Amino acid sequence: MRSANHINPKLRLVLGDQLNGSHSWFSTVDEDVIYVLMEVQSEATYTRHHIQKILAFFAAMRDFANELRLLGHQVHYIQYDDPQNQHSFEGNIRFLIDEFKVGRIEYQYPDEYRLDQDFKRFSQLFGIPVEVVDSEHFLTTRSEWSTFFKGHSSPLMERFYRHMRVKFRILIDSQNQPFFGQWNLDKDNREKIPVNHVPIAPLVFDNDVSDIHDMIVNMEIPSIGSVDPMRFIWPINRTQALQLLDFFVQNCLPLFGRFEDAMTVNSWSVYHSRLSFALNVKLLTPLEVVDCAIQHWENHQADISPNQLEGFVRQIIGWREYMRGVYWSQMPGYAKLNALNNHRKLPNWFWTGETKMNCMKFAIQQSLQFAYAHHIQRLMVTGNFALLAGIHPDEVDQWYLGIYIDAIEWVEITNTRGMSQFADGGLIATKPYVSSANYIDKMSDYCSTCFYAKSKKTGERACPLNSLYWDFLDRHRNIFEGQFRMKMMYATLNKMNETQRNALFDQANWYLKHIETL
Ligand code: FAD
Ligand code: DLZ
Repeated sequence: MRSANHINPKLRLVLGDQLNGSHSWFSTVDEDVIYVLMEVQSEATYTRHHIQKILAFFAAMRDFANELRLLGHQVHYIQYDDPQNQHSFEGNIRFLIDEFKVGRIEYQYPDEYRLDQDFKRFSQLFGIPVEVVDSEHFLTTRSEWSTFFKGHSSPLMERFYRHMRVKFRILIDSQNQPFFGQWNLDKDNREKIPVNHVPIAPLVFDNDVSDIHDMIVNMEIPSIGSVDPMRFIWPINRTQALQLLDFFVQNCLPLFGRFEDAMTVNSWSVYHSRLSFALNVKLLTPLEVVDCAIQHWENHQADISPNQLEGFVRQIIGWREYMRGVYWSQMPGYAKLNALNNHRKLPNWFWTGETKMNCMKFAIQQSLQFAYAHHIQRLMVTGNFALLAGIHPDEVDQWYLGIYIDAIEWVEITNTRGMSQFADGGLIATKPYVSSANYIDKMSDYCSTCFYAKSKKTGERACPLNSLYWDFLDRHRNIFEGQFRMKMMYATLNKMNETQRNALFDQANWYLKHIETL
């Protein structure tokens, strides 16, 4: 490496989720700069990751390093099995400072609080100048959310989303009014998949990552889930990420909104984009994804109704940026919140999918098989069960953080602890996302082939979600009964006679006691 002969080169750290080739760092080739990427134990084991998640990160990092080399940049890549690997960012940087006589360190703001705190110690630890720069990916700064909501006791995603639409002139007319006469067309996005409609087969890649897989096995990195390493399905470079984006706008966007909340045994991704990994590691920018969808819609307006497009745009410029804002305004306390005081252990079948509840079986088994479940499966199937059963949010968090290809703490914890588990006491969700079998049956075809009877509340084979749902409402009366959006549910519960209510609570307690056998 040439810089070894230069005096005091600059070391620029690129994290596994900072694979942003259009970052201004890379606009010129500087022979005094060494880019360093490292596969380290501290990252590979901070939770038990899905094998596909580890593979995707390592494969994408290696590919990115090669791309940089091809552009003429100097890159030092530390593989997991490198005998000199110190297996932490700090340890490896210390080693490289000695090795290359590094005179300065630069890094991009990490997306995770844990690393942000660690990296702040660099200049003190290493005694050389340290500079931190923006990752040039997000549409908002870390503090924009807090500034926007200053003085408001209850922030609302919808207000933030409108602000983003106007700020970035997305689907906005010259009077700052929304296209289509409305900001949010979500009411049109609640359709079930019709009988005989099979969603399009997802575009999957055929990446051979068997060398990395062998290394992971040899190095005994703990993992969950399964993989075919000869045919690795996730995009691991920008070319593939762009192919997936193109596939989405061509094939899925026309039905994205309509079936956004639908679930079926016939498809693991329905019409969802599966772009979250590519976005979260910054192979794609949020604006280019949104622009691409809008441009495609402009050229195919006869085939794509506005609700398909608006729903997609909202997820990316609304929810994604909103969650990031919540994360940076609320950490580190957010990671400890447990507003409902839940303490139960996650049942073991969350790690195997071996349960008789069809909805849970499908959602968990496909997560183990593909490291992916779409939003409504995460929220209204696995999340719903965990909340109804009163599982400790730490347990729920660890599961979501490990199992999904796109799970990085800033977006995982806000969705899990906040939106799904109500552990933040309602900062993100205006009501708890809980449901009985009713909702699952309304939005899916899971119930018709289930061991449990969707319409039975008590007795043999009664769907556990039914009694758990009413038991949840009763257990948390003090928090939810007075809430406007919960009024109808409590009115129904209160109308039941005592015998009916007790039968439900007995059934729920029996299920909770035998949770491992569900
Ligand atoms: P699509 O449905 O095609 O949506 C398009 C894009 O919008 C996504 O790629 C994503 O970037 C963004 N998006 C959609 N919903 C959200 C949301 N609620 N928050 C932030 N961005 C959103 N998303 C993650 O990226 N990482 C996670 O670790 C994660 N954990 C979650 C845990 C729970 C309990 C829940 C309920 C949701 C979680 N989400 C997470 C949000 C969402 O479920 C995923 O972004 C989405 O399922 C990814 O699949 P997709 O790319 O096909 O999304
Ligand atoms: C998720 C992950 C994994 C499994 N491994 C690495 C790694 O070895 N090296 C690395 O730089 N990044 C990895 N990542 C992504 C990091 O965890 C991510 O960069 C931080 O959580 C910051 O968001």
